[in-house]
Amino acid sequence: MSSKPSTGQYDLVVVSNRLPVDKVIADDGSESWRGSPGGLVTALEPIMRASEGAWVGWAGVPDDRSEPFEHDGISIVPVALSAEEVELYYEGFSNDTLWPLYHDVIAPPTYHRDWWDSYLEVNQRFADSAAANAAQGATVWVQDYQLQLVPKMLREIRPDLVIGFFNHIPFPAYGIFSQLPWRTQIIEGLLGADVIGFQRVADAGNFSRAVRRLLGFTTKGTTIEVPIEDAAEVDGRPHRTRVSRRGQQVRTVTARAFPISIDTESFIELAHRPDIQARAAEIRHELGDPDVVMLGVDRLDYTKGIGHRLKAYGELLEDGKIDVGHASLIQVASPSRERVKTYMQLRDEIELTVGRINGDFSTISHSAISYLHQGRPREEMAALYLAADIMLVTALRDGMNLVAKEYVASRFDNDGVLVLSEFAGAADELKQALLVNPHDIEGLKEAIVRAIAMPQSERSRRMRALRKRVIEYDVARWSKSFLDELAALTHAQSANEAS
Ligand code: GDG
Repeated sequence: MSSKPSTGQYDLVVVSNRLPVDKVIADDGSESWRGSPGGLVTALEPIMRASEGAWVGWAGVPDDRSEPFEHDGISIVPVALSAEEVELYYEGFSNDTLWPLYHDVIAPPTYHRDWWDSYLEVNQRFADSAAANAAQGATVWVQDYQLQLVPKMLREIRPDLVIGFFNHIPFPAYGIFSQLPWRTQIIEGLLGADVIGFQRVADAGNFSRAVRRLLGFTTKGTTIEVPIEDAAEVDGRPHRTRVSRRGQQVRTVTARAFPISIDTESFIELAHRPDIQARAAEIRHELGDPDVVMLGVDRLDYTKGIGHRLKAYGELLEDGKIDVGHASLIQVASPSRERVKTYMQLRDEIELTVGRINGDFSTISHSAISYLHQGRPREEMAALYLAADIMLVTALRDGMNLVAKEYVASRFDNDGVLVLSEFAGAADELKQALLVNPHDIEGLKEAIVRAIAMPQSERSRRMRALRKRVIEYDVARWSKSFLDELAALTHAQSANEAS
């Protein structure tokens, strides 16, 4: 009798905490599914359709027991989470332990053993579902920090699979990461993958260092040698194993940067639409036609440096370097993680600051800050990008920051100035932005003043160079480069099996 686990039918399985669809429950109790068009979905949709793909994830509603179904040509496999698991695994361990820890402890992480227990249990459930749905030798691509244990769990059940993992947020330096009571389990969990992708070269370096410090494995450049203890593993996956210089049978894992991007073309198309251009003009008009419109667009999150931005802006008003008739700031702060205490406190702080600045500097006809604590449609985002002379991205730590790339993509007129934090992953690529250290309030103020005064020729030169990068490296290229790296393993595996 064979003890082999049963396999599923899909050649490509994407696993992420949230599905690319939302379950919508109407007031009358009727249920429907609505696509949530994020960058990841846009990037993977064509590949998923072409390759018999399935997407495993949570529908965003506690205790939902929906059966697998098809949506727009993609097979959707819901994973159920109880209300308690949403609280412990998602709001707790993912968003109140890992999120602050991985963003350099900007807010203090909370460590609770029952949150960890729930993280373990939920990761196992995701791994089981992926294992049940993946075909023999399939590729499974696991997304993000909520699911770091899935690669190892999956490999234990299905050693035939080719497993990728991509971390959308930073990976911290060892001095910070080592705080985590479960640091070794997390590293071991990730090392279950064949390819581990990060946003920045520095993130991949931090990970490799943690591997050396915690497990003592050899790392060479982007390759990590993971000793193989179980011979069955070699039988199941003959590829990518070799004998190390110490005479040990090892499996090689790649850990390197794959900087994510956006669906550039879709933003260019939106920005070209006459109705969106008209809306951009209307936004400026509604603000009282100021000479300079500045914009911030962020989830309301303490990593985004919204408070630092407001401080710099408020001081510029106070110093008389700008005045409300001349300049205006729009801040979109879309609601996020509203049940987590740190986020409730952040909202209070930001809204107090906005209220103070507006109270001190607004006039009846002109507001210093137009503050929107609400999600806006994508069309409105594009109009805002077109309306803004200066885009302020002042994150204290950010994996990539897609807003910076969206602004650049939208500016087909080669105008506008991007002020960008060097602590956002995007700073590695968008070097012609005005790069700032948001902790340095004087430096931030100087960058804003410089952006306001920047001659048109310089704005255009910088924006052209920024656009070249974002047009060349879009999200399709990102997903292709990651999947190509995994595909090379699949081929190596088939070649091995054939010989
Ligand atoms: C994580 C990492 C990494 C925001 N408000 C509205 C809205 N948005 C859209 C933006 C953008 C996306 O949400 C936010 O992406 P970011 O990259 O800026 O930030 P996170 O949400 O923190 O994303 C980050 C990313 O994953 C991808 O790997 O870059 O570093 O933290 O697309 O436009 N969209 C609409 N209305 C809003 O009110 N329609």
